[in-house]
Amino acid sequence: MGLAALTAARRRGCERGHGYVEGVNAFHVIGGLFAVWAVTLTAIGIRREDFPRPGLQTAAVGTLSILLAAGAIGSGIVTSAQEAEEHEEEGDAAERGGAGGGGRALTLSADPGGDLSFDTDTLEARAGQVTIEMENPSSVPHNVSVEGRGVNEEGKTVGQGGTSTVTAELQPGEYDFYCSVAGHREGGMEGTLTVR
Ligand SMILES: [Cu+2]
Repeated sequence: MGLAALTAARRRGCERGHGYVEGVNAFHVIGGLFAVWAVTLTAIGIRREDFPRPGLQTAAVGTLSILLAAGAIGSGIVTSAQEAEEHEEEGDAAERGGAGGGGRALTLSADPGGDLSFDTDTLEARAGQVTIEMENPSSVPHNVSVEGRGVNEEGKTVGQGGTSTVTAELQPGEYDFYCSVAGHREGGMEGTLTVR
């Protein structure tokens, strides 16, 4: 199996799983080959005093050693880079999915044109302390509030350029987020917050 095939196999594994797969990669394979090569050379060197013979043999042994060492180091660097990238992607995904619960705030925005709507009607968070921050770019005053399962917390109503924030301790389940300014929720400023 070539390096490209190995990398492809590893990528497929990543797609199936969740970003990061512990296991065999190109670095392990080439590093292993390099180790075997070093041990073999040492064994031959110990038994045969004339090894390697000057000329072609020395050149071949030297070249192979350098190639394997370069391969091991190179694939090590590539592997680390790939893993760093994958970890970064995981971080981004967690952020996009809306963390909450983990200390980070969920963010949303009121419609900039003054419509009675948010820029999303679904939010997701992990159970625990969840904070929602809503920016209000419109000239209509709005707030963000959360209701459900015995919880009803209202954020401060803010004008243009302001940010309304609401924080609540939430158990897994479905909640409504909405604007509590009279008539706004009925006008469409609401959505579903799913807590897992
Ligand atoms: Cu509103």
